[in-house]
Amino acid sequence: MKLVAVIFLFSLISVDLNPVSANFFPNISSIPASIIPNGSVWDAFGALHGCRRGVKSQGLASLKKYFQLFGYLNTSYDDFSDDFDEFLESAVKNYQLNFNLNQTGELDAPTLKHIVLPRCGNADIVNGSSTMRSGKSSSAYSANSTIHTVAHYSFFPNRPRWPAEKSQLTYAFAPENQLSDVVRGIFVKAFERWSEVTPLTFVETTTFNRADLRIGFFSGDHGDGEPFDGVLGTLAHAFSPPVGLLHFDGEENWVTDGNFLNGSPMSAVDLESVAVHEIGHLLGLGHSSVEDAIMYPTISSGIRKVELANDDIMGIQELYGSNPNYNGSGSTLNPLTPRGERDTSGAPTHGFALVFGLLSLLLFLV
Ligand code: TQI
Ligand code: ZN
Ligand code: ZN
Repeated sequence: MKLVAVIFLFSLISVDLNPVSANFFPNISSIPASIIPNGSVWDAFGALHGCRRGVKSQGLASLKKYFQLFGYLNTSYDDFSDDFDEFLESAVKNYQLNFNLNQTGELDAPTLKHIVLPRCGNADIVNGSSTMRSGKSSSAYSANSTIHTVAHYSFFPNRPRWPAEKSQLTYAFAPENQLSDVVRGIFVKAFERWSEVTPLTFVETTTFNRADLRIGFFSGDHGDGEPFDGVLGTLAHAFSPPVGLLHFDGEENWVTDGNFLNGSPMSAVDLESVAVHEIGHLLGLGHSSVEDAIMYPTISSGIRKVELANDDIMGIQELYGSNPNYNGSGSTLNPLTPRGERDTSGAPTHGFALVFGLLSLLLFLV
């Protein structure tokens, strides 16, 4: 059954791939100014600074749409006026809770700053419950430990992971992309961050169709029902185990030397940062509410963030256990104890059926 579905997916994907030669820039100063979008759409939200319950302000209607898209306003909510009502106030509070901001219920500067960051396209709240475990204690760690830890990482529904027999995963790049050694080297580094802390190892293979993890740069509609949207918006997407597809938007301005300067153009995206995040998804991690975590669902463009935080390490080790050679801080509590062993590796996970609501926020602002 699983196999049939996976084969179906393969055929679906191999039918009409639309390969592109991706835009790679060694560094941000080499990106031509003409392709950098202006920030005016985002400025509109800045005008909402200080808004709170009871006030009326132009732009609140689009903000309500944004909050509804990400699950903070009920799907039945339909007052898209510019009035700041009690529902918007509770949406703002829940958003602040999820992102570890002060729960003021007001559109203060830190909250607005968060809202305008590029973010993941999936809802944070589904059917009334947060997918981000903000502030919740990890029962796994608190049960038999005197040290109180708070975990903010998450998994996909049913906790899919790669089976224990498969600690070596192969990866391959779409041959039509003809990626340079520099780009391949970035993936080597990104995979290393995860293999350093787990028993997993990653090896490149040239037989694309048989690799566990299949990586490619594509633009627009590329055959998996999740078209890319051009510069910014969605940067990349990955499918949970055991699907193993990792796609990057070939139209982004990917920066490959990680050498970001202050005031870098809005549209420069650090390839390694996004790769480390997406590999987390490939391995079974969902998003985290810890701002330092690689799996936190926003990243500022022009920012480089490639180091796993403790939260990422705790999350991935809960799925796979620790690397026997790793003695860093992430594994202090229960090193070598893989959790979720009884879990879903044999069961159908519907990983590829996950709906990626990858709408660009921009759609809602224009
Ligand atoms: N792509 C989304 C992301 O990787 C795609 C996505 C949404 C997704 N929900 C998912 C993928 C659940 C797997 C599982 O989050 S993105 C960021 C971040 C994106 C976003 O292009 O929006 C990064 C890609 F976190 F910064 F917003 C990389 Cl680092
Ligand atoms: Zn895709
Ligand atoms: Zn993500």
